[in-house]
Amino acid sequence: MKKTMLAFLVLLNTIGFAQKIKPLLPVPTKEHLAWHEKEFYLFIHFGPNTFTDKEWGDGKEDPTTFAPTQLDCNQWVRVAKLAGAKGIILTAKHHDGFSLWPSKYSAHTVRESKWLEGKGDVVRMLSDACKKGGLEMGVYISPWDRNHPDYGTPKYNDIYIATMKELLTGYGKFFELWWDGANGEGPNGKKQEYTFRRFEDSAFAYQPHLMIFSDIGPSIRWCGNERGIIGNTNWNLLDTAGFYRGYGGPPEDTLNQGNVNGKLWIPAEADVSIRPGWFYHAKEDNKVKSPNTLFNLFLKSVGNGGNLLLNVPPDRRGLFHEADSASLVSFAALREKAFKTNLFTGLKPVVKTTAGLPTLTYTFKKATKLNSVVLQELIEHGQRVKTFTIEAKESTTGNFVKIFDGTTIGRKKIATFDPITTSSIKITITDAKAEVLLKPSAAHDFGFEVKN
Ligand code: FUL
Repeated sequence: MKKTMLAFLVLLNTIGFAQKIKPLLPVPTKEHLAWHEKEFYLFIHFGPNTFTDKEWGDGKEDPTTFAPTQLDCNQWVRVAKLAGAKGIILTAKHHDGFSLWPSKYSAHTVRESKWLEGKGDVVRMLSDACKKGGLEMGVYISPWDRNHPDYGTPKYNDIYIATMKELLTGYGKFFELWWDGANGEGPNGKKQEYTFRRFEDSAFAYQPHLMIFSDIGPSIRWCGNERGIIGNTNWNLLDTAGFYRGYGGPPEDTLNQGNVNGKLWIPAEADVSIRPGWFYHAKEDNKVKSPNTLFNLFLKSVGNGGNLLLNVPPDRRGLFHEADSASLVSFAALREKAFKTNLFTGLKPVVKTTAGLPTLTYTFKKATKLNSVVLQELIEHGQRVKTFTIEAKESTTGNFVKIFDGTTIGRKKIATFDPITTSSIKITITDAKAEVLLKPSAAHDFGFEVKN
């Protein structure tokens, strides 16, 4: 950090300033910024696997296997909203190739099932329910297809594009397209050579504002694990040159933390299931993650500057199971309780700058108990902060003692520590790539224990 970068802006609310800010490249697009604000949305794995108790179908399942008895996408949306999720991403097609809509490019779809006498369309039902409920929707279209007869031949790439077109032009706007990295053999024993560049160009041509997820973007990256944990250090930046989707992807710790000097803005999304499996299995009804576990995952994903994509698999009725719904609703209540009161409200920090790096000191009107500080950078100008500390004033000595050692901030850092009662909190940025631009900070007393 050069001394010449003395100017920094904290609590920026003077729009006039904005013109003077020199962006630190790369910066997010406006679609990225809208996506970052979503923070938390649901994933839905549903299909023949729900009925065969499998995680990966082999594509040979009889389409009549798919037989939900009470499928109700309005219930999914209702629970998603109660959970505070901003959208739902559906496995329109998983690796078994079964399409949850009556695709004309496949003979292995809801049309060939007996559900609603072959006249049903889960994508349509969910899309209608999301529109009605005010949620956004996304689709998972597995490139790997263990059913399609043309899989493993160049023709399949055209079929995949036509399939995407059908979905991306037939159901209104989607906010996200999800590409998993799995690529195994198809029915003829051959693996497919995907023409991903064409896939990307086509998807953006059908929906220019789409965010495309895969190991390496182009819009959003995998966070390197399926446990829902994004790195404490999390750069929204990534270098993708020389890497491929699936096995040719960057090392998992790179995906988890990003690249400090990465050339592209490709933020991390944490995908994790509320149950051990992605699809519903009755034997996992007692293994649904608790509200506390979900809250901790929220801290480790959204609280580390990325987004949380939480999978909730409908059961054989076609409904979210009671255990999942109950946990989701209590998870929302924990978030509400934790973040309800901002203890910094009404306080103006004293800001000092040393060697171009700001220190913000908040002084409470009286000794105050807290266990969390939330920091945010103005990421539209680029991600800058490399390290920071949080200190609290000790009432006996009057000295500041360190309570948190942080690295990146990015879109949001929810720093948590053992509850402390103090009259003052000092936040010091100790290293940054350029002048530091912070949004107003917040402080909270969650009122319940957090496992770090
Ligand atoms: C992976 C798939 O192989 C899993 O079945 C699941 O869909 C997960 C979210 O992505 O790549």
